[in-house]
Amino acid sequence: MLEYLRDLGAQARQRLGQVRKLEELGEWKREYLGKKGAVSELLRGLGGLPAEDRPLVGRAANALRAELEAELERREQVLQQEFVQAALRTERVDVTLPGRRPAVGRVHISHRVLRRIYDIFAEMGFQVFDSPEVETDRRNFRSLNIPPHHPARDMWSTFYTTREGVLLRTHTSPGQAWAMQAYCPEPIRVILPGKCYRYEQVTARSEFMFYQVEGLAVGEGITMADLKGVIIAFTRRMFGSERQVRFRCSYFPFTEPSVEVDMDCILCQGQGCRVCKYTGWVEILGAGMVHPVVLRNGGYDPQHFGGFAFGMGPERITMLKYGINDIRWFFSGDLRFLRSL
Ligand code: 2NM
Repeated sequence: MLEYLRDLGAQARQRLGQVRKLEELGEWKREYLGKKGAVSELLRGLGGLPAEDRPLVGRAANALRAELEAELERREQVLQQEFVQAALRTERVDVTLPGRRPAVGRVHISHRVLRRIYDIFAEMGFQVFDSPEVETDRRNFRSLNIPPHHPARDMWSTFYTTREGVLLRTHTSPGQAWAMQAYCPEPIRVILPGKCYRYEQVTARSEFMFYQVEGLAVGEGITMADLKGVIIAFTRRMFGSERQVRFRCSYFPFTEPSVEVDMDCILCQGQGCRVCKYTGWVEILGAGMVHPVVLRNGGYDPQHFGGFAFGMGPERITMLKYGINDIRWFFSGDLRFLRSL
């Protein structure tokens, strides 16, 4: 019996030495030390031995159990160590490698130019005034002196909604009506930025959606000289202090007189190039003195109040500033373009 115990111990130790993985230890433990393991079987079988042999074999079996438990623990520690060492070897992190660069977004170029425009006009006392993109025919056209069937409606190809008299604004001008309603009878100095929509063929020079910034000043004693001073100051702050500015007669239904404003071409310094079509001048915005009918619609008495307004496209301003030749780049979502500015 004692011999059997010795053999069992030797076999168990040898098998333990062959266990290479922590997960396999459980199996070994079940086989030798478990409730149905070899040592337990042996202890259970003590009753069948002669009485005088029982103490001796019992002690030896318990001693074997204790030894095997101790050896299991040692083996477990060794395997644990090996596991950690192996993991340290194979899963080593090279902390000197450069980190992964996170993808950082940026503000769209139209908005960065808009912010620059806000800053320049803020210095001249103009506040930003927000207004809706979905408008009524009344505010988008009639309040601006453009009655139904007026030929000037041809200037704005319009997206109409399925609801009678409701449309996508074709310019930010209806915002002027909101501003006058909000401020009347106080004087006004606001700029109105936002998206506008036109039902048009998309080409290098026109999109169906684009931004506009309009400006409006209303007060007593405002003259065309104020308009010219503000526009010239803006142009030189935006494009350089040496810019030349010229005012050409034009027509808008909501201003009288109306002008279109050119500056000398920044690409060729007025010498003549493709951008300025060899004229030396590029158009940057439209402007005029607010029409008396528009003032009256806004609640102001044109006998006492005057005002000027202007409108420009930040995409066009950006194209001139950076020499971009196709407006479709702005909203096509091409990251090569957006990242290049
Ligand atoms: C432009 C050009 C000229 C303009 C005028 C007005 C209003 F409502 F005050 F009369 N809003 N916008 C205006 C004048 C806009 O954009 C090229």
